[in-house]
Amino acid sequence: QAAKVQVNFVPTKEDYQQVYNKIAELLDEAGEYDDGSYGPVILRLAWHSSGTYDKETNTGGSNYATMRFEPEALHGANNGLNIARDLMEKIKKEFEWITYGDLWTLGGVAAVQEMQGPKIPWRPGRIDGFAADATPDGRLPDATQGSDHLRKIFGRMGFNDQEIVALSGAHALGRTHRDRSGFEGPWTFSPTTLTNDFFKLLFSETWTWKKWNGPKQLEDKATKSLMMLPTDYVLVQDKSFKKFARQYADDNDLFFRDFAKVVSRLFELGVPTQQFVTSEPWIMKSLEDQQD
Ligand code: DDH
Repeated sequence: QAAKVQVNFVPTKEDYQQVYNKIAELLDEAGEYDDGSYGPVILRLAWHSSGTYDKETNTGGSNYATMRFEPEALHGANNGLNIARDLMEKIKKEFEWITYGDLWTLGGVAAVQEMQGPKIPWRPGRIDGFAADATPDGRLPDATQGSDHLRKIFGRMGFNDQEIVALSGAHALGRTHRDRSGFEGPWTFSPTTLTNDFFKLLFSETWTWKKWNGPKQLEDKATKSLMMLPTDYVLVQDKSFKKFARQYADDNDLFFRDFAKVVSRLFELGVPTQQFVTSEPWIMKSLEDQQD
């Protein structure tokens, strides 16, 4: 009887809001981990599970949550994301009815919103796939490359120059880890708050190549405590990218509007429209919105 009830359970927006709330609470249980929030690593999981999309073959994307399976779980780009997957597994235990694709992307939405970012329109409908749906290695960007590579990788997902730049503003959040990617350090002084500081710092600081035995990365001349990846620096070297980077550095509201739009699309890559339970994406409430 209990099993039957489970099968017939059709979750409502309120049920998804409860999942959101649990994730939001979990983000703050990070203690000494990194900068005190699991938000950045959980956002990165949502992005890497979506960014495998290939529009030509219509494969990859967030629909099947194939990073649960090897070898995709072991792809170099996904180093460290086991931490985020394990955190999400705790939520899954409590809300068994949610699919992994919906859970991980809702995690990305909660991470952005709880770290003071804009509302990211989101809707459920992803289904759990199989190991056979997993994508080949090499679909996610390589931080050592230049503008051609960025256009090729993000073009394959269906994104243009403006969208590439807007998406890259996510690097206001979190940090790179020596034992995960080989790189080291945060991009901004407030890695758990979403702002347009990533763009501002690209223009305001003098960036020089870090002298060390690690992969090529830049450091700010003034404090040597911040970093930029070669692919970040390209955003102020390439003329077309630079135009958008300048606009976002000058206008945080514009950055937030464009970021919300493009991240919402990113998280829906690879999901057939008819799978979504609603034609109009939802705005999930932040914990702050729900305080009386
Ligand atoms: Fe990123 N990213 N990312 N990134 N990313 C890393 C960390 C984080 C690239 C490489 C790296 C996006 C785009 C790019 C986040 C979000 C997003 C790290 C460090 C590397 C390397 C990993 C580690 O050592 O832990 C490259 C290259 C690109 C690109 O070419 C544009 C996008 C689009 C997003 C997004 O969310 C929309 C976040 C958040 C982090 C911090 C993770 C953490 O644990 O902290």
